[in-house]
Amino acid sequence: MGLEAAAASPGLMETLVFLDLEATGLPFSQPKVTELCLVAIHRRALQPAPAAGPSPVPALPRVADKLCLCVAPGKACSAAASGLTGLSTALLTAHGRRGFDPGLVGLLRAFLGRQPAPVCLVAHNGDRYDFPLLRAELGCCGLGPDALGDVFCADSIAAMRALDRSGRPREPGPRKSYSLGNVYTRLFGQAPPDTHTAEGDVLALVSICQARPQPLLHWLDAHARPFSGVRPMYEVGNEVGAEVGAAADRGSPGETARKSEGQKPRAAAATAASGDASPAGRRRRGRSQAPSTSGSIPSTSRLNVSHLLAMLGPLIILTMAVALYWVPWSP
Ligand code: DCM
Ligand code: MG
Repeated sequence: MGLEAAAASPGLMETLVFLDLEATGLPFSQPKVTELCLVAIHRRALQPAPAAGPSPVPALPRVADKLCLCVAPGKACSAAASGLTGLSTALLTAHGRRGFDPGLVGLLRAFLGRQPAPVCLVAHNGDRYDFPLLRAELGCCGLGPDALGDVFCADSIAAMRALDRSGRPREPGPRKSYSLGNVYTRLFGQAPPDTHTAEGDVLALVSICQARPQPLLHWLDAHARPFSGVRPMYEVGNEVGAEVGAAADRGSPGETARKSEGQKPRAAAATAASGDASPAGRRRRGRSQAPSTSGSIPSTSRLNVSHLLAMLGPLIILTMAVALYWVPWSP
């Protein structure tokens, strides 16, 4: 542990709340949550636990609080997300699921408030996905950074990488994958039983964290940061493609392609492509493109006007040259 980390350390995390969110897509699509699961475990319970029977996978601590909910997202699920999670907007709506609303935030607060503090949310890839998305959803409810109270958060991918590296030279060869499934398979010699459901992913995460409890707790104590400091994945009012209802489910070819290429999604690019008309969207575009005075000229018309100007330019210059030539000779 570096001196800097030690100085900033918030102290021992009493409760670890393992968290996973399923949603309508990747960050560039400004996703909405479709399912969430939180499993709260006291740090004392994260001890080397005997494997369950012949399985190499440790048993889930007997004392664990769980909160799992399906959520109507209020916008289309990408085909890729639906394929992975088995959830669609139509299915969630047909089953009468409610949206991510202040009532749900109240449940989260109550759940977290029951746990001995300090509480640390732990999510795999949490820094890039679950934490910013949770902050965005809280923002959509009109709530600020402290909506969940004084909780901390830490990304288990960063933890796993750090634990692998500590005291060991970097292994030669291709970079190791730290996806949940790959870490689980490396540790236990088998794939997680249930992936891309919020509960399945959380239980797999608890298992991999049980494999090296002491170094993990040590790392979390040193690196947990306030959840209130997490930047939302997107701001309220800038959601891309908000469509409520069962008919909204559809595939996004761009999203599927990016997924298979393993590219990092970029929210701003998607916002520009969607023709975001919100004030923030206009501010972003304004850096590279002058705003339209009427505000309603479609981009194709703007293109035609500029083509026309490009053609007229040389004509005007030619006219001026001819006029200048003739003026001295005119009576
Ligand atoms: N997701 C996606 N495409 C992928 C991977 C994930 O759209 N290739 C979205 C949908 C999932 C969410 O991310 O619900 C969370 O991923 P995970 O199931 O890995 O927690
Ligand atoms: Mg998941």
